[in-house]
Amino acid sequence: MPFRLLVPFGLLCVLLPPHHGAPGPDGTAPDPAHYRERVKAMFYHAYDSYLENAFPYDELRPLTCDGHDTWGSFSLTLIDALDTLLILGNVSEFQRVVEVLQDNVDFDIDVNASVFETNIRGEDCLLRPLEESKIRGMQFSLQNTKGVVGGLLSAHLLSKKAGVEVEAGWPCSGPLLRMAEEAARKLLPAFQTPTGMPYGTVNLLHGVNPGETPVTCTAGIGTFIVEFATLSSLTGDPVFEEVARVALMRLWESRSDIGLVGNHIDVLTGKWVAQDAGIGAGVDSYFEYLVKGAILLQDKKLMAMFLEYNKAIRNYTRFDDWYLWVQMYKGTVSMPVFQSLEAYWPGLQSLIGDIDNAMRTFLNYYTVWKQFGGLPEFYNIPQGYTVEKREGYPLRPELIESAMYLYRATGDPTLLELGRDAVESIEKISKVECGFATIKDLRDHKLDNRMESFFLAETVKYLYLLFDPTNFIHNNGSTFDAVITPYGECILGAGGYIFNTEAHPIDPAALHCCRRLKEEQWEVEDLMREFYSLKRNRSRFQKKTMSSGPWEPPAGPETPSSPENHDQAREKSAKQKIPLLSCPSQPFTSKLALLGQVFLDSS
Ligand code: DMJ
Repeated sequence: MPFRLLVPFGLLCVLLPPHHGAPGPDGTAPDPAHYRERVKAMFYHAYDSYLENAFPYDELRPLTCDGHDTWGSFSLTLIDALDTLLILGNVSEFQRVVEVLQDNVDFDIDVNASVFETNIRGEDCLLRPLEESKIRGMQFSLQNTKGVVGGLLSAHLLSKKAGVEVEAGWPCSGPLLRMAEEAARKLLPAFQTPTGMPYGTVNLLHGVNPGETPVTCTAGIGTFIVEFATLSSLTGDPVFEEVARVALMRLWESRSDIGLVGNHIDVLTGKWVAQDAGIGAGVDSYFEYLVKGAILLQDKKLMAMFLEYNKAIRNYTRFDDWYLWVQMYKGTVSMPVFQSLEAYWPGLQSLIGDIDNAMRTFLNYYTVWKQFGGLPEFYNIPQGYTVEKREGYPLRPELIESAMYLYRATGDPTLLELGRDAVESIEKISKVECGFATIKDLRDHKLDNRMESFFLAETVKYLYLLFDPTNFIHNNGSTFDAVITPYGECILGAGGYIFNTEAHPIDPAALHCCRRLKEEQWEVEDLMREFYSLKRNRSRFQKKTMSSGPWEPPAGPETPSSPENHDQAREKSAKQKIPLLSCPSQPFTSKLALLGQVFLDSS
């Protein structure tokens, strides 16, 4: 179905001149060094204003220069901004904030999330039924896991790099890890449903409220595996990964005959309540976590599920490299709309190596950005214009996130141009004295009194990473840190970071630091044994040649040369539990992981 882009007459748009801002030295591409500084300045303008006017509230209100709690009163913006500080190179502030959080954040409270703000945030879950929107106070949305648990986990894993004095046992223990675990435990009661799919909200003190709506959006069910598997690996408690996997499986089993999932499901009955299938609001991070979970856990099953969905999505929802909304059972178009939240999709496609499709879709979305100087929440594709009541741009990161991934994959300067346009228009339209304000309407640039925490967690971070090719996050395995854990020596910081859906980077190698996977352990033990036997043989050989005696092959149980000997040694070492390894369960390939792609070392 081809679409014509109709650009309406009298459009109030921000069409930036081709080289608005500082060009590169050759006069063509934007200069990364210039834009790095601009992005840093943006960050500190917003961050300082949050600290000055809003902390300890969750968010800054940039028009009234004060703060408000939107998510449960645990200084969400500060938690969300923490790893951005390190990515920007501010080690001392990272250290200070870690102290502040330890002293101030408490999850053992009757959380009072405001009805109004919870409603607004509910926009991420499109088509949320009205009764679910009327969420009472004192509740904690499970969407918070992304920011709170993810932010704390990421900061925990980065804290040594940031010069924080870590406790003995790190990264398998530490104050930020304990906080993340405590927050995640508060969510577990939500998973106690007949289907294993969680409720959307839970009270931090009392668990799921009686009478809680059982209708949860798909993303609210399928966006746990990255944080929860990391938590399970670090703490040794499998419960987190288990509940996340069950929820993922139940969604998979609930797909329609044509392979699509809807938008909201009843977690008690397993019946779809909203049957719109698409890649955006209400579903988005489910697909994202299948791919990222697959990469993080090297899990072929998760990837296979995503690839099946990908086929159905292409067959039924893709038109001219746009993605529409369709009825999940019939595949008929229900909404010919592009949503700002969908702009993560090209980035996700790049993670599975589908660069050409990713670029084409990215360029479609970029035309919308150019048309308005931002992405409206909804964009009617056939009409080429905004949708009523969805004209705002709350400074979301998704298109910039895709540009960052695609630039890593292609080096195409068009992607830097999007970054340049984003810096220029965000500064021009949304910068106010006390931070950056949500754009209520991209047609007239009216502002809203809100700066969502994802602006510092995601938008600014992805912009900076787009312009900073040598950032430690982009490490390709050429450097790494060796740390001693209770389980032996372990490699961290080699790259291949997996960003959770709130842009908090998780070091995939960390998942192998705190538990021993028997098979991997044996493999490495075998290698070590072989290595030492070779070494010993070599020195014997050297001694023998020096004494000119005849060389004999080594023998004995400590030098396994046949598969049988390997097995015997394996059994023996399993019984004796000898800590032979420098890095017990670290697959070598993870040292070579780069932005989600794992390169096998063939040397
Ligand atoms: C973020 O809160 C998360 O990335 C979420 O999954 C969807 N998008 C918003 C920011 O737009």
